[in-house]
Amino acid sequence: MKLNKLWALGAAVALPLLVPGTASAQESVQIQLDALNNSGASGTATLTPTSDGGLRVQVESSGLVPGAPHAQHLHGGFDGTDFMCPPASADSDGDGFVSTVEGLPAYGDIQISLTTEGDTTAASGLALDRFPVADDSGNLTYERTIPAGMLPDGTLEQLANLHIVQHGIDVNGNGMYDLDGLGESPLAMSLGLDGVPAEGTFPATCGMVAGAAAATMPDGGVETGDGSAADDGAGAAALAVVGGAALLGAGGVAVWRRRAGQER
Ligand SMILES: [Cu+2]
Repeated sequence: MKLNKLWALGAAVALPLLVPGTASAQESVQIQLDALNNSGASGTATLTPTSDGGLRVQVESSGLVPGAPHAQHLHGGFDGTDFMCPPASADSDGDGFVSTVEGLPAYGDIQISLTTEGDTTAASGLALDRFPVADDSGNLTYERTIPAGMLPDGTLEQLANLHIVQHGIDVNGNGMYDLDGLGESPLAMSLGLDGVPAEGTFPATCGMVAGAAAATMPDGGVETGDGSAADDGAGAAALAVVGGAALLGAGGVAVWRRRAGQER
């Protein structure tokens, strides 16, 4: 009954756009994966909490580097920061690409590595031998149910604070990850790994949980944007969030730059 009342309230306030399923954290959430770094890749992901506290993750992508493994993670955080997919302006060194390191302040740390088997912590973030491989046409299909015991605390309650990033691009078009494309991966170097091509680690797609906007903007102001008083309120809130993320981003980039500098 409580849920019905919530829905009645929601409908009264606004939104024909909302579909059933975005109201409860225990139902599936859909994620649209959009290209980063002009990768030409895209896809969809579905996160479904299981009845025993686990999380079923399904990903269908296309346009990825054929025959290559693609690291993929749930990024974000549980400290209240509103992480998001990085805008083009996250390219702080101006080389035309948002590197994984440059994107981290926006999309947050790795919370779950979407590996095919074994460990799913951040420690497996670059375990390319356990990530799914795109087929000869660049299509990638992934499905895994991560049991409750392997999920960070708060994962299911805060799915809206997470998003998926798939990595791996081929900027010089030779069909593989190689050092001639973008040089060595600063991220890998910062982890003490030498000789890892940056092409293998740069983001290819990113997608945010669709329910997040609905949950934080119950008047639907973002979608409708008709300039009413309610929309202005939502816009101000969104701006405040962006400002906070930008501040955090500046600090994060500085830290990574210092680390990267020590490696060189
Ligand atoms: Cu990632």
